[in-house]
Amino acid sequence: MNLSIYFVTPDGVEDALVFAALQGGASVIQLRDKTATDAEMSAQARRLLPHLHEAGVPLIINDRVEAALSAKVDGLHIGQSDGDPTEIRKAIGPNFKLGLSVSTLDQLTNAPAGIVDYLGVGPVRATPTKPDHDTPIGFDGLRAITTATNLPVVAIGGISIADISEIRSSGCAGIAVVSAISAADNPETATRNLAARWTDA
Ligand code: TZP
Ligand code: MG
Repeated sequence: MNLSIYFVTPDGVEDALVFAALQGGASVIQLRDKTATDAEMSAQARRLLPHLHEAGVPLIINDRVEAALSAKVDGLHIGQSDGDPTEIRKAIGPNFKLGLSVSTLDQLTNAPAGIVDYLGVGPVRATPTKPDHDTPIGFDGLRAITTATNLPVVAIGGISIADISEIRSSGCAGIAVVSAISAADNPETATRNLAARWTDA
């Protein structure tokens, strides 16, 4: 899975924003919506899926196992309080991608081996996008976790285009962003610029 430009959607995302990110070269889309029902999320996922697959881009759903299974998306992303990764792996089966959020080395140590496919590590910086986020870990924290794992890592939390070369050099497989794309004047161009910078870094 190409994790380089991993777009995490804001609450209430419209399909058009996902298509803009896709056009701009996002390599993964994660539907994350704390306000939508499972039924709404799986309906949106079903609408988006053929377009994403045509572009070869996987669709991941945040948190909602049932919605992810019913829409037959490509994967699920879970946080530390979303349940036991081993049990969730049993529920989703071997072919779904499974991502886990990790903010500390302890959480990394406690992550069961051979269960998850990648880690979301952060928040690197404080961000208004996730009001209940954990203590920011900074680039030192990011590097410590990335160095300690063989799993691919995407950095998340307050990431902008200016951070890409530092994030790449810390061994990450990609950046996960909400507002760097969703709050841009032109989300498609913003995504294209992120992708170009990643390639150049
Ligand atoms: N998890 C940790 S920080 C975050 C999530 C979902 C939000 C990232 O949003 P932004 O706008 O890219 O800082
Ligand atoms: Mg969660």
